[in-house]
Amino acid sequence: MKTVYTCFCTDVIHEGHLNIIKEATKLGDEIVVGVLSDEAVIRFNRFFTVDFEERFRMVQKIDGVSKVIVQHDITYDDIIQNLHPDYVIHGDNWTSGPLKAIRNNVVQLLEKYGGELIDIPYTYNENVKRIDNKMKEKLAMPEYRRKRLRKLIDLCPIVKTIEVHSGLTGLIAEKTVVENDRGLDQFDAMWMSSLCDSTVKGKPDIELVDMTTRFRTIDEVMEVTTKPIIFDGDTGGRIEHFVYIVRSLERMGVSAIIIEDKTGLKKNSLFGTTVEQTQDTIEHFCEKIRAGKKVQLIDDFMIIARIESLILEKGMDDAINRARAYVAAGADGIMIHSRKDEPSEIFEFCDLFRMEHPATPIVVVPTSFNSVTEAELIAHGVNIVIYANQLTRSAFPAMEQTAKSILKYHRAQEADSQLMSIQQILTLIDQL
Ligand code: SPV
Ligand code: MG
Repeated sequence: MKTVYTCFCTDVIHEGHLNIIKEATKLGDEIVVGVLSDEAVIRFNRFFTVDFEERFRMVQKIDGVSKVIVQHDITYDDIIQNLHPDYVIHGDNWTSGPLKAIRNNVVQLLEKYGGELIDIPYTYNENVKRIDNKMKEKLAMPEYRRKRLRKLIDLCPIVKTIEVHSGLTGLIAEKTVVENDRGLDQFDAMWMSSLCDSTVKGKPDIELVDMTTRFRTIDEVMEVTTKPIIFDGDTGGRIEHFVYIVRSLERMGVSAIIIEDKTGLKKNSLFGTTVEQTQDTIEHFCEKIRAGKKVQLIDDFMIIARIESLILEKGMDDAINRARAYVAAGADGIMIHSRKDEPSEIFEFCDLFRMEHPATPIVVVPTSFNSVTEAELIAHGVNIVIYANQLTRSAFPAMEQTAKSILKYHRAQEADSQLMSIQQILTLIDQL
């Protein structure tokens, strides 16, 4: 009896999947299908719109399938070692691109005992394309996008979040994938940074860019992405205004707002004590949190309180006292910020906070203490890491260098080797 294995990562069974099963039955008698677990799906290429149990049932119903099992990882190591299939069958869409690494690994695993990989032509006709696009677009809908952040916090060791400030940076956050020793890596969520949304508009980060304009940026990003958005709400403004901001954001499908406990003219935290900055009182900031939580209509939406005590050199006790008060006021998470160039005070805060609050999400922004690794943050109980400004900071020097080169040589040829080709830019944006 020959065993054939294939793995499905889909919310909809279409003719492409049925074709794989048909081809599999030509190779063997026992057709085993793996269904990717939720944790594995989000590391693969997309989120899910259908629960794991439902995905599992869908596959069980397919004619010709002998057995359905869970595949816990996007790499096939465990499955192949335990099942020893005679054949693994897959669409040939994984012979190029980032999925190639997973395929190569499968080939090596099978070679060890004489198993064989069968790549069959990937079914990508109009109907499959339509189903695929529909699934993608569903993920962008507010009701699906909004709740994803809470799911990611549950499923990911750490939610990797990258700054966005435009459709283009949104596409980078959405589509950038790298291969690594465990398969693939990609960002999980997007940070709508006030610093970067202001900087790209040539404005200082002082709550000068008004909310309506910032909502326009969210809309721009949302039009071309599906990943959840964490909105940098600065101070949240006046309580009377903050409640309207919460309502607007949840309606748009934003997953969380982070508000910082400062008042008066807000300056960027990384100025620290070199400029005048006033921390809000615990009482007033708690009132703001409570007001936001009270008007919120959808439970999935999160209000995360950002503590500036370490930035303003008010000490660890102040930071912890504030964390305690903000959680009691209803904050769904705590962001602790620091401008030290090493992470020890962040670790200390996280360890102390975790003793009192084992499950409340912790968010950090390692801009100054950038040597810290995600593994270290996980070890100290951090749930969300935000890379808050690196895209903007990489784009500016690149653009400036090009501008200088054109000025220097009185033509564009010298700059060209550093540039994306015209062909690439013309085809960068998918057509509907
Ligand atoms: C932002 O990205 O706008 C932030 C993080 O608020 S920081 O700039 O470090 O204050
Ligand atoms: Mg900010």
